[in-house]
Amino acid sequence: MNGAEIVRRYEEDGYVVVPGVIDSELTAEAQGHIEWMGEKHPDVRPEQYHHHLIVDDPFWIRLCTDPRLIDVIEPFLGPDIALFAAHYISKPPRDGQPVLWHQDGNYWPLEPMEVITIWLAVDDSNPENGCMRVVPGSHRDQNLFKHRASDGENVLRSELDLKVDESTAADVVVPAGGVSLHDPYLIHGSEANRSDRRRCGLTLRYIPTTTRIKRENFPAYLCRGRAVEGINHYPPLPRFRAGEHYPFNGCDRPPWN
Ligand SMILES: O=C(O)CCC(=O)C(=O)O
Repeated sequence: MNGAEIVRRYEEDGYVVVPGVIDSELTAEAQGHIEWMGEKHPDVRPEQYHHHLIVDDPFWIRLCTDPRLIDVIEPFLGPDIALFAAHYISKPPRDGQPVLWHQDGNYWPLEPMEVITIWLAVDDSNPENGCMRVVPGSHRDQNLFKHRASDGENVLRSELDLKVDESTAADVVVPAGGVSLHDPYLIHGSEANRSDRRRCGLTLRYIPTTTRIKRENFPAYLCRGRAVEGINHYPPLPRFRAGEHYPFNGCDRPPWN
């Protein structure tokens, strides 16, 4: 699929799948990173490996700033691109938690709501192991609906306060190393993982550097082009320290991309 087709499908449906974006070596490193995170944070559920846990992690920065990922979103965001947030949602075999129906824009302090998500498949993701599900076209009116708290076993602990007609939903099947993109207004979620295989995705939120994160000193990363003075906070790149960080190909030769 060429860039124009990716944009056309995304605009029409609110999401699009692009297979084969990163190579198998980097995908294997990301899989190893998840194992390593599990050893480093044994008390954190692997669906909750959030921005704050990985923000100083050189491998994570190397992955999020990979030019093959940024090339996919440049036609949407233009040449000046920053990473606003990222979160590994790794659903372990048999008891991986669901993500209830929601719209991302409901959660984000962004002005304007100009942002795009890349969901990178660290593992093969399909209906058996709890792939993402979306309501195609639900982004079109750019309405953010009310959400409510939802206790219990689910990743976000909240959900859309609206009945979703599940017969209109589509499964987003993505092979490891591929990505799906989705719009901040799109209604989406995912089922529990009841299979014997892990389902890990890295969800990456990218903004043009003109979008303001309305949270003081929230760490953003410049991925391509230029920052805008006075908008957003860009801390220096973390340094790789053996023993403290996950080792990866080229870790001692920053910048990694
Ligand atoms: O990984 C999932 O199952 C859900 C991801 C999601 O809701 C998102 O990336 O916005």
